[in-house]
Amino acid sequence: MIFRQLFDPQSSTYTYLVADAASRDALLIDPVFEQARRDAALIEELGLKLRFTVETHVHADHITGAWLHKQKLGSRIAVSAASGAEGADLYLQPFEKIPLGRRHVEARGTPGHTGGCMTYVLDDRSMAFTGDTLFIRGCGRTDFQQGDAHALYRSVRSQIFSLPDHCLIYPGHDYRGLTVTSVGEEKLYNPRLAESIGENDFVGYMKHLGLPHPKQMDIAVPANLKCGRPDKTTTLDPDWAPLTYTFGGIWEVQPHWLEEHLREVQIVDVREPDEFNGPLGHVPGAVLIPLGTLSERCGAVSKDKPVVTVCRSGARSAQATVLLGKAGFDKVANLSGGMLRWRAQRFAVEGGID
Ligand SMILES: N[C@@H](CCC(=O)N[C@@H](CS)C(=O)NCC(=O)O)C(=O)O
Ligand SMILES: [Fe+2]
Repeated sequence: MIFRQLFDPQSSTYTYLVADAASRDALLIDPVFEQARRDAALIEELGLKLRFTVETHVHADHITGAWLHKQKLGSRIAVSAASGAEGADLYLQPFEKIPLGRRHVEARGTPGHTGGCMTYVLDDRSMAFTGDTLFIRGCGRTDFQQGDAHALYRSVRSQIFSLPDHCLIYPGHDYRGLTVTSVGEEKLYNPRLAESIGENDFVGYMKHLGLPHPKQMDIAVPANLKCGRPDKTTTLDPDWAPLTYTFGGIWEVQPHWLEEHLREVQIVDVREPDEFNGPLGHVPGAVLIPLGTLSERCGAVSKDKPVVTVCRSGARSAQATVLLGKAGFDKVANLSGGMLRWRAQRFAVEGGID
């Protein structure tokens, strides 16, 4: 299996990428709208095919990236039939299996945090994705979206604590930075739901949580009931060049594109002067602004023309794109592979030696 735990710091949401290494088929559990680009880059870089996005429930605190991934990667949207969401491709019933190459993930109905919550269990019962039904030493609130503390208690007992003690639990959120727990651990130490705690004690605990509603609730719930499809569809990706977005968060342009469009962009070389004038040479028309001086000298770069940053290998120039982005430049990309790749592909240089 290939497995990655991804985090959205805005809503403290975990997104899980689970893939079958043999077939490269992948699922993304609880993707976040604002992180769709990052997640798509990772999926691409790992050479995976996103078959499904899978929701643990209709979220109240963030918008799902399900619809965006469907547009970008052709994935199908899976939600619980009890969620009430429209626009999905697969409406899951309890115990339904979601295929993952030769493996699968089983959906279990775990209502309580919301009426349509589901927990997803890997076929060998080594991992369970519990959404907001069970957190690390906690659980999701039960005071909105058909929340029901009695139902949550019973869901945890019958559908999660019935898994093997060694089964790892991956929650939908953690607000303290913890990442994973296990069934055995939660049965012993969950302060609300440990095996020693009775149903009425739990219900009493949940009645008095007194939490304010999530800040995004009025926007998130209606959007998630449409699987994250925006009312107005706008293009989120830059269109001035066929850019690629890396998992590291950098927009990149390939050397062959730059070679054909040299006059349409400003090329900012962020190496030191001795490198700029050294044996590798520089891209024709490039302006030298060493990375260390870029913050104070970025006034010399026009905001009206796209900027391509260049260095030796593409590392310093990647940092330069971030710096320029912060300075208000919105059309910036890094030359992928820097001067080394530019030279390896035999594109023209000014200066330098063969
Ligand atoms: N402050 C957060 C609150 C998020 C929240 O209420 N999260 C729900 C899950 S969607 C929950 O169950 N939280 C439990 C808790 O905070 O103890 C926000 O505004 O988004
Ligand atoms: Fe939630």
